Amino acid sequence: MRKKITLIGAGQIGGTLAHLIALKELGDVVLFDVAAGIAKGKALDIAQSSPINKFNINLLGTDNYEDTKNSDVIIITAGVPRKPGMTRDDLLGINLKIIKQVANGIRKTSPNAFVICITNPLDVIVMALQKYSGLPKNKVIGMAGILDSSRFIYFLSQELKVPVQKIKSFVLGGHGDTMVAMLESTEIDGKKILDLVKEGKVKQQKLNEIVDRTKSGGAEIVKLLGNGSAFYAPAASGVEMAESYLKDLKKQLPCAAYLNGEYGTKDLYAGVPVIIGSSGVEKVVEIKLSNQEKENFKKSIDAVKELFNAAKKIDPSL
Ligand code: TXD
Repeated sequence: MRKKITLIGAGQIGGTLAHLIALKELGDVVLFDVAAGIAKGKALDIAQSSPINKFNINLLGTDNYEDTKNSDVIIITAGVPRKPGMTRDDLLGINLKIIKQVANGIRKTSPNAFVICITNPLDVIVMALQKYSGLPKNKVIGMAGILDSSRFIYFLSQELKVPVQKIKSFVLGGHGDTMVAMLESTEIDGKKILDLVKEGKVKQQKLNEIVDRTKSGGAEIVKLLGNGSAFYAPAASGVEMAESYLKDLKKQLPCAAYLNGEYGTKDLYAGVPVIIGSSGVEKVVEIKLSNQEKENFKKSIDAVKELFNAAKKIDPSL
């Protein structure tokens, strides 16, 4: 029996998610959007490529939650993206309303789904989604860290002229300007990057520039596109999480997960390394942080808390 994957939001990321899932044959796809025509048109277009790419899954476009019932995985991109000059936080008001609608739509129809939230501002929206939907905290997760880590690794590979496969690193904390690139645990071909700095093989200043470029990675693409935000790398990141769940791969991935005391944080979602398997978020992995990393991580947590307080001002029921 093929798995059922529902994509709430059939826009730039939603359509790309559907295409990637089809090519990987991860399961049948239901593309849901309030703009039903977009959902139906993209589902039909991707389906028409199946004889070429030889995938065998069903694709359905709809604006009816009944068509999404009993989904195994739900990936949510419903919401508005940034325009040039906007911050992710500027999207809070409108996307909070949208995520409440989505939570009401999925709560009854897919109570056992693994729900991956992508909509920005990510850390607060995924927290609101879990509270509005009442779904288990280990089955509601946010996608951001994989994207931020991928951008960081790509920039490092370009600078050091090393294949991306040879670079190990990740980014933690909130999905915003306070995200924490974990330089201390970054390895280039098995060697600590800070040792390469000591050996004069790479300049600290250059690393700092790469960390900054990663923090504004989203804004850089928003500015270049002029209309909309990144969608290929975000979609690839969402599929990485869905696949680890569907195939019980138990990958350790940086995601926005519910913290219940880990990293000294309680009752908050933030980007941390987690193990994703068939039970959802199976473990929050507590890695050793240097003093500087601890300080930066705390700043990031504080920024998420501040934005969540802003969300509670908009909707006191949170
Ligand atoms: O790393 C990350 N998490 C971010 C997330 C990376 C990139 C983009 N990020 C955010 O994802 C972005 O700021 C947006 O909040 C979402 C979706 O971005 P996308 O580029 O896919 O936006 P689109 O193309 O505007 O698609 C959004 C779709 C659009 O088709 C709307 O009609 C639909 O959402 N929409 C809804 N669907 C269902 N239900 C409701 N209520 C609804 N409202 C709008």
